[in-house]
Amino acid sequence: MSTIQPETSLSNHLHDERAIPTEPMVDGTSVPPGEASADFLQLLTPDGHRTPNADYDPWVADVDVASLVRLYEDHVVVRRIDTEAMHLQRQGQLGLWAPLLGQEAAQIGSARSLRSDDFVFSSYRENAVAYCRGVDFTDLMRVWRGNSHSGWDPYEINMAIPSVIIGTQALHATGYAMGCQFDGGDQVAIAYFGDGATSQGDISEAMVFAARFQAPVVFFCQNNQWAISEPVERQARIAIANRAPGFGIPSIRVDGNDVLAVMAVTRRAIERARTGGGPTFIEAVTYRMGPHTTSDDPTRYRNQEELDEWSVKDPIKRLEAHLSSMDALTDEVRAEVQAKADSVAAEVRAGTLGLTDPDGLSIFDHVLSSESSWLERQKSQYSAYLDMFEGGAR
Ligand SMILES: Cc1ncc(C[n+]2csc(CCOP(=O)(O)OP(=O)(O)O)c2C)c(N)n1
Ligand SMILES: [Mg+2]
Repeated sequence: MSTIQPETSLSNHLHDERAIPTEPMVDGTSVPPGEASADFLQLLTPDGHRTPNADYDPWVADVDVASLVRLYEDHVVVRRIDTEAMHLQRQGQLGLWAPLLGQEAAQIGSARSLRSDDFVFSSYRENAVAYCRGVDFTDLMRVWRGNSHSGWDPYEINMAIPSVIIGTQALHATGYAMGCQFDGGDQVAIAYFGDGATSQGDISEAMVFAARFQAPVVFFCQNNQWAISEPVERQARIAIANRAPGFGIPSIRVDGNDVLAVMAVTRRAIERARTGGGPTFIEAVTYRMGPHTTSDDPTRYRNQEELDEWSVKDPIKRLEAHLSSMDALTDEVRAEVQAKADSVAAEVRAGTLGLTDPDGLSIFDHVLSSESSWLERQKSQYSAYLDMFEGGAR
């Protein structure tokens, strides 16, 4: 009987990975999963004060006042889009909306760290990431209005359509990253998911493969404290970032409401992946200020005190305080940013209201690459069903 020998390259990898220290901000197993004020990287305090950090300052050294104003504009615009979408849903124009309120910095700081040829795999809440990738929001609204199964051509903006099935996108990202690696390119994939998603097997499986192959992928977990009505304490007994080193993946916890800190850690993780250093797991500690979706009523499971506590850490207030401290938030800047936000929101509204219903039978298009008798049969049965409605239901 032959003995199975461990593959040499695999054991080398494992050896190497054990040698990779976990980033200094993740320390031991003592951090409670919901703890937001300790053991994470922060470069901007909630009152807008810039805290120096020798390790991470170089990663954002080029972010000057003009760049900060652009980041501020991103924040205000995506929050405005989010508000508009909530209103559109309440007015019966969208079937559902998953607000990102409170998570702007985590999404903008990370998305603005990517190259346009890097590839994004997201969940349903990454609307600010989609904005940064250049998604046409009418395309996004098409999905939430029930007009289409998917919103855009992923290859035009290098962002896959959102995954509603929790955690699957981490596998897609890892597979894509392995493909980049095999092709010899230097593109990086990033997977966005939530705290709750880390309880899914798909996330663990993705980390196993990413670590084994040292795939150029960044796992970006937004710990927004809740998975619908389940608090993060019920998902994990230790900080979520602390799970990754067990897979051989370095990880870091960052203040997810601090756009500068998010940018610093993401740039570093991207650079590591791009230069053959393998995956990184980022836990961005943030808070979902709104409901899970428009179908949810969070007052049934969380209290106002918690909301008040987090509203002090709001990412936009923080940037405003920081810009003001440098006299960079003039009335003119505010007015320009507001005007841009209002015009984007008006475009989103007009685009949404202008969407026309697709032909009911188009649901059968693209199911299979070739004709099939059973699909044709279903199509004709559905056609007969639609004909039963007066005025046509198509
Ligand atoms: C595989 C799977 N299981 C359950 C659900 C139902 N579901 C939708 S969102 C959600 C919670 C996800 O929480 P989290 O990962 O923290 O992301 P968040 O919504 O907070 O951004 C669940 C359980 C689903 N969509 N897919
Ligand atoms: Mg969550």
